[in-house]
Amino acid sequence: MAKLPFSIVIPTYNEAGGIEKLLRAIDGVCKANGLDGEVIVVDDNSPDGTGAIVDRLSSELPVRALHRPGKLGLSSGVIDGWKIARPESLALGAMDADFSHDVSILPRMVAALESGYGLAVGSRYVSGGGIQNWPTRRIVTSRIACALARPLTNVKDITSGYFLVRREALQDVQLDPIGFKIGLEVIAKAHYGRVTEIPYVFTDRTTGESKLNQREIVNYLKQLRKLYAARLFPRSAVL
Ligand SMILES: Nc1nc2c(ncn2[C@@H]2O[C@H](COP(=O)(O)OP(=O)(O)O)[C@@H](O)[C@H]2O)c(=O)[nH]1
Ligand SMILES: [Mg+2]
Repeated sequence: MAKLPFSIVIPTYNEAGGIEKLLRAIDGVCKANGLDGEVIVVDDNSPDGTGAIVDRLSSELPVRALHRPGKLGLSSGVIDGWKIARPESLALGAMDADFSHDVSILPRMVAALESGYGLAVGSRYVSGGGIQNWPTRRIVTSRIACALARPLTNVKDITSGYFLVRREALQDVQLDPIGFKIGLEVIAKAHYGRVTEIPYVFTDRTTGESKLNQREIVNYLKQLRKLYAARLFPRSAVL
C-alpha cells in the first residue's frame, strides 16, 4: 500500500551547523521506510546562511526552502510552510532543525495516521519518552508550561513541536501564529478526532543556540490566555 504522503515544515533561524545532516537523515529514514515525505524549510533570512544550504540541497533531496525576509517567529513559519505544501500531501507536520526531535519515529507517526489517528504527537512525556542533556532550568520550564495547559487537553506533551496532523483536521481552523507553540494551537483547535503520542527521547542541540527567550515565554502565556478565553467564552468577539 502506498504510504500516506506528508509535508513536514522545519522552521530555521541560524541552523547552518546541523541542517544538512538533518535533511539527509530525514531523507534516509523516508527512503528506508518507503515514506512519501517532502520537507519545507522556512528560513527567516538566517545570517549564517542556512537558507542557501537548503537551496543547494533542494536539487538533490525532496526539500524546498521558503525564504522570509527576517525573523518572523517559529509558529508563523510553520503555518507559512504548510500554505505551500504540495497538494497531494494528506498530512502536515512540524519538526525542529536542531536534531532534538528524533527522525527515527517518523514512520510510526505516518503509520498512526494511516491507521485512523488524526494527530500523532512526538512525545517526551509518555512511557518510553524522555529528555537528554537539557539544563534543569529548561526541564522545569517545560513541565510548568505543560501543567499550565493541562486543562485544555489529555495530550501529555502539550508543548511538543514535533507532530503530524491530517490536513483535513486543519480545515477552517483559525491558527494564531503567536510565538513558539504551534503544536499547542493544533492540539487545542484542530479537528483531528483521535490522537496518539509516540515516545521519543528529546536531546538538546549540539550546534547553534536556542532561540527560546523571555519574549517567547510571555508569548506562550498570551497564547494560553487566548486559548482559555476561547474555551470559556466561545462566542465572544473580543478573541
Ligand atoms: N523561521 C524561524 N525559525 C525559528 C524562529 N525561532 C526559532 N526557530 C526555529 O524553531 C526551532 C526551535 O527553536 P529552538 O531554538 O531549538 O528552541 P528550543 O528547542 O525551545 O530551545 C529551530 O529549528 C529554530 O531554528 C524564527 O523566528 N523563525
Ligand atoms: Mg531546540
